[in-house]
Amino acid sequence: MLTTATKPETTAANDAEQELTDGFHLIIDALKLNGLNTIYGVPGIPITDFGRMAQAEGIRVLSFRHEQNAGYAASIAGFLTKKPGVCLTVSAPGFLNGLTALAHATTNCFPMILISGSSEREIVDLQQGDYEEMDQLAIAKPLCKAAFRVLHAQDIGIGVARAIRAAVSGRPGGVYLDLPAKLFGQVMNADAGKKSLVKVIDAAPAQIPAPESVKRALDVLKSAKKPLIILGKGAAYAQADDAIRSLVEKSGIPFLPMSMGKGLLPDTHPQCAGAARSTVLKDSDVVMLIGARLNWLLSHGKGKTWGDAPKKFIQIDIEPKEMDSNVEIVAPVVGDIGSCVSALLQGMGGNWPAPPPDWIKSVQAKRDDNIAKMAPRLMNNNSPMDYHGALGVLRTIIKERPDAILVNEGANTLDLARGIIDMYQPRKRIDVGTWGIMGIGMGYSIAAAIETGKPVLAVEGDSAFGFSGMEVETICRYKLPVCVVIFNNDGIYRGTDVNPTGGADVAPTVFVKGARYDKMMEAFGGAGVNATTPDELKRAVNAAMDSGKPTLINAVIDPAAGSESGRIGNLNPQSVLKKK
Ligand SMILES: Cc1ncc(C[n+]2csc(CCOP(=O)(O)OP(=O)(O)O)c2C)c(N)n1
Ligand SMILES: [Mg+2]
Repeated sequence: MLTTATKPETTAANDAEQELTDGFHLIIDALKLNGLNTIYGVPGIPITDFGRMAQAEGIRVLSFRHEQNAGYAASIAGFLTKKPGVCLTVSAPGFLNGLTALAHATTNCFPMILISGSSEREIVDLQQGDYEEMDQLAIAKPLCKAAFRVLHAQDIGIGVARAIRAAVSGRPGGVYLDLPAKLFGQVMNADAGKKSLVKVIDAAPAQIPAPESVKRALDVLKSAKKPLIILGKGAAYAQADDAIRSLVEKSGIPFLPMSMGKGLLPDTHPQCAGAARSTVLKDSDVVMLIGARLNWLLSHGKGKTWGDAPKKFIQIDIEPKEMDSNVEIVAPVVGDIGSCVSALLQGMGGNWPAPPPDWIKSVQAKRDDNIAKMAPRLMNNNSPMDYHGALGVLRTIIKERPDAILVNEGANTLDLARGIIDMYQPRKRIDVGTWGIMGIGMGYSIAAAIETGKPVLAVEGDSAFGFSGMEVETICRYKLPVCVVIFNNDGIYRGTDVNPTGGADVAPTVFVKGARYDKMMEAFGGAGVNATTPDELKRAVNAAMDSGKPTLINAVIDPAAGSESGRIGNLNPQSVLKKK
């Protein structure tokens, strides 16, 4: 029987309260029972007291300056831990601010739960203009994997359990959990409350692939003359690192890591074809995709990128609908990555034939050639710096500190860093993901530091940084070992565009020239450094990584060094009139 919570005033009422619980506590207990011990959010009506109580009960409650950044933090916490990251927001505007991150989590297959307080159902549904009125559940639905609302305290346990299971089982994704203000204060008997909680057993059950699908895949792989393995971020998420490494090494097949799949095997591994990407995509005859989708990042598996020769695809993915999404998949293997890779390994037996040596040699030659061509550019000590000079330094630093987490966003800053900075361990590179989204930088950095305890190096375009820059205060407040390096080229792609009218406004891609982002960090007690040469940059990053002190380095980059949209300028629509 539910009642509205009232403050007991007499001793007798106090005794009675001992046996009562309420919505606030049931939500906290449900999260803790399921090992969800960290919340990323922004306080306000109706969840301020909930945050306070959660902290009092031992949950780590991290307050951000904007919900979108808290949401990105929760999403990457999900990727790094295989448990749903939790983001907590207020109604309507806070909810909407968190929604981009929820959609991002869903698109990238990161498990996340956006918990949002909401206004009174009765008023919202009659559209009578409540404080922060919005039908949040309806708005969240198309942007996430599942959306639930809890109206009664006795359903909190089930609601949280459903949210967890929906987020992590099958293909992971974002889940929305709507908690109306009234729910928090609802009171129920403490014993009954305890019994209503649900500890989710085996939240992401193994999904074993069909034996015939495994055999079919191995038959196709064995027939290949020029095989290739592509490792996506799904492979990194699976935490089946040893099995994946064994599969790749036992097969002897060249592998190509997608951006967040880098480090599953070191980029310096003899089989890594990262530096021969265009060659292997074009020339391969059989391609095995492990947790990688044939979306735009792989040119949909067709067209110029993939060459003219016929291509056969083997795809390992937990989502059956992924198969044949862009091109025919001749050997679909549906299941969780760990189970699929183990089954393939077992099926390969003890004497799996190595791929034809001609293929291996030609891939290695191309790779070595490209690496040799790049090497001198990475060693230049120009001032102002170009991307290669600055990234050459960061490349060495990650080589020396392979357990640091690299966060990366921007256009040139992203595309060039991805190619230049080798990764050595799984799940150490986190970036803009499927959408190429700007704004993940500080949220990711904070969650990476919190969830892993490792030092974080955030390599940020000056534009990219701007989307989440205020969170440097959050980094300083929680004293996190985050070193932010801003590639400051005075703008988006380049700082050299001019306004064709000659008017006073600068061009749309240009920012304040010579801005000193390092001063922002100093405002909150962190360390700020202005670096104008690769040597200065190297010293500053090493000092930051050694001290673990929040640091922001303004790395001055030649405004003319970048190219339009980094490496994806071809995606810009063209005006015929421009060519006149
Ligand atoms: C949310 C979002 N808004 C806008 C964009 C478009 N966009 C792509 S890259 C970029 C910024 C590139 O500039 P910068 O971060 O300074 O990198 P640079 O190329 O200058 O090194 C923008 C705004 C985006 N990808 N995501
Ligand atoms: Mg820039």
